[in-house]
Amino acid sequence: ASVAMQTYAQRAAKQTNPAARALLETIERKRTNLCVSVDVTKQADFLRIIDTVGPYICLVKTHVDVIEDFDSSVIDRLQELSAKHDFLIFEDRKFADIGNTVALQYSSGVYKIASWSHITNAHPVPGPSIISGLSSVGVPLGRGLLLLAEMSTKGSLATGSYTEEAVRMARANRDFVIGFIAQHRMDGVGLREDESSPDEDFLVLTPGVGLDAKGDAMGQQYRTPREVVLESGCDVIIVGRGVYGKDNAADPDAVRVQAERYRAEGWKAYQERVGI
Ligand code: 5FU
Repeated sequence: ASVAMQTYAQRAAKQTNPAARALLETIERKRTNLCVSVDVTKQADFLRIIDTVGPYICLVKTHVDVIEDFDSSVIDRLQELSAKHDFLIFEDRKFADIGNTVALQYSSGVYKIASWSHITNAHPVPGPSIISGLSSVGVPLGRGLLLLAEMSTKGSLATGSYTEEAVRMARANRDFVIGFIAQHRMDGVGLREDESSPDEDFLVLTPGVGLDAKGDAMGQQYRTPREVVLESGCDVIIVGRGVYGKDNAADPDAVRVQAERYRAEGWKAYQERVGI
């Protein structure tokens, strides 16, 4: 069966990258393909939202550089919540520089991302050297990398041959590149006429997911969990404001209700896709 028709458990068993395997196992164990993106600027709001949504997610997505009162205790608390609720951590850093620079940005500085984030991501724009730089830090730690093959925003330039080249770069670096940030499955994308379809399983994690809005005032575009998981074959739905709202201090009961709702929608679309 094509990868899109296999269960998360079947796919977990075949993964060799530790982060990819752990993510698929977590999805299966908790029966959730929901990743919540927590883009708030106060550490108290950040940690409270994560503690609230923790039971309903496989993964939390962070932009730690937006936290105004950041200090290293935020990471300690985040790791405690990851253990308490059984989810993985994805820092959405979107690296985009030369290999030497991204290796430093990934390992060092204020955030030391590689030391706590199971998964991070990079723009393919610099070419394969960005993967060499990041993998020199991430592979020894058992981390996984997603390449940004497509974006959710209006007018995105990541289309066509750019997307195809991103998939080729991933294929050449299977030890570290576990999949894509994209809007569709990427199976077989970018294969040349003389290349046969490889037996490959890239994870597709998809932002730009919302049930109540079509977009925001700054170019974001939303599709539903059903469109993303069932129609486009993506594996994980990434939801931010759809879960925690516009008010960062949102009432935990309201946040919980939305997390449960997106978890249920994402799982139902998956069950329908694989026929279980
Ligand atoms: F790569 C991408 C993309 O193509 N679209 C995105 O929206 C990343 N994102 C991130 O997902 C963005 O940086 C936000 O952190 C999150 C979406 O948040 P929202 O509140 O659900 O719109």
